[in-house]
Amino acid sequence: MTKDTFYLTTPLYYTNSTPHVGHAYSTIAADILARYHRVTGSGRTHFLTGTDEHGPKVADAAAAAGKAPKEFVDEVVQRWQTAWRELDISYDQFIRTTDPEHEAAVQAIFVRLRDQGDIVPGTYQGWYCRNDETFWPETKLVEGRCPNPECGRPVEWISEDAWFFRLSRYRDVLVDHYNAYPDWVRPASAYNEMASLLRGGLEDLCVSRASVTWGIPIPGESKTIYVWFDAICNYITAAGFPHDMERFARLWPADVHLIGKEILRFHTIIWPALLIALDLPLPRLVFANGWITMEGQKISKSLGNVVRPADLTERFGVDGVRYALFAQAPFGVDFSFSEESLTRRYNADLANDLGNLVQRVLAMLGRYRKGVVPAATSGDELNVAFAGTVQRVRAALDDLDFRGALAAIWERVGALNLYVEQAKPWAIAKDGDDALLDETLYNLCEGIRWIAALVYPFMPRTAAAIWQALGQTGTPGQMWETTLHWGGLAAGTQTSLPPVLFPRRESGAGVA
Ligand code: ME8
Repeated sequence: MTKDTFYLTTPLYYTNSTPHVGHAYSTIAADILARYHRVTGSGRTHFLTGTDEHGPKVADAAAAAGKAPKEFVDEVVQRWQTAWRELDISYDQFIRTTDPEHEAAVQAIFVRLRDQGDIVPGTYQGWYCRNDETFWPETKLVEGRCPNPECGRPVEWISEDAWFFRLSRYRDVLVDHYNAYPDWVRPASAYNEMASLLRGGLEDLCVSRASVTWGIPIPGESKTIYVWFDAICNYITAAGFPHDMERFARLWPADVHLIGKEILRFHTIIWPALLIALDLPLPRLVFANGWITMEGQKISKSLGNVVRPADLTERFGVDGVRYALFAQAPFGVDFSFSEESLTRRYNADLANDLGNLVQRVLAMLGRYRKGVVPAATSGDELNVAFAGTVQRVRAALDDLDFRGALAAIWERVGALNLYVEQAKPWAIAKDGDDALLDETLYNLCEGIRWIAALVYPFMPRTAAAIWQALGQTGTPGQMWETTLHWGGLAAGTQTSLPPVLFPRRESGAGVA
């Protein structure tokens, strides 16, 4: 078996809390990419997400809720799955780090690395932040506290017999990889930051915990495996390593790990070193999305400024949120979230531009042709323009440029609105030029069919509503190769008026 699947992943989210808009942002990005690859890819697509359920942070949250850790995570995980269902996240696999198969695989990986001398015994002494699950060198502490500006909590002194992954061994081979593949970490700012961290040298990494009981046990010992070692291995354990190597060969290496930029070091230094130690190929791309901020601060549970996805979808609909998050800023840079900007974008691009276009076109077809699609046209310039748009959308999405893809589609939406204004179907109807009216109406209907297919990865519900209104069978999530041919909308098809896709919203009802 060889790799035949586009494999993409999100971080595994901590089950000490429930999803906020920042988590939704990374997960929707993965969903857009997964849907895009399903409609354009030559092979299969596998979209993995899940939850990171071990470690002291989760154990503390369970204790605070008066529950045993497993009982607690079993409940919390449902909130993650519900949130993803409500946002139309089409994951193929949801891994929990408490899945017995994952636990056994992590133990096997640990033992293998220990047996081959990549994990060695030592003593660990250091300042540990429970919240960040990170050891900090004394020089980094800020007035004796955790230096992460989001945290700042007191650190604990820990001294214990421990196991170390010999990360320092892999510095040179990692430097070679960074030099050979300058695009393997994106955006470039993330690559530069990690490359300079590497140049500074690497220390071995403590991968066991004597004091933590809520974790995967190290076989034959009372210690547990460091939660980051456990969690990061999910990308291969979920793919079948080491228990189903046939499946693994079809998936690995991952095509994209989507992450937030605060966990770059784990994904672009520690993770590739572990993979090299396991003699496995490295992921093709690690892409760090920027942070959604509010009043200059990252939206995060620790800072207590979270916005829940449901707060937004109630007002803007699922597709309104999916659109607005990606139309606003280039992927990979921070952007600030505000209800005003979301409302403005929703009203302008969705209620006015797309929503009105679809309503107008189908209403005119209803009025002048009883909703029945006239004979297909050759499309001419429209056909050429749309074909060009498809190229641009594909190039943008292949490059994870979500905003660029939307901009290309919206140029076409704008052009169709202009076409309505200039062609004036109502005036043609008045003049009684039936042939010209047929042609104009066909072009518009076929145009919105293309738009439906193109927006599908971003807005699956909207695409489906347009698809249905156009009397199409199946879903708009079909291969673009088959659906995107001018003239695909068959003459004689009965259409209907869809419900209002994007009711206008006033600013100020306050979600943020
Ligand atoms: O770090 N803006 O889990 P986590 C954009 N369990 N993205 C954001 C964001 C924001 N304000 N806030 C969170 C963990 N994210 C570990 C990962 S992976 C093997 C283990 C997104 O629950 C972003 O993708 O803290 C970030 O990396 C992730 O949520 C952190 O989720």
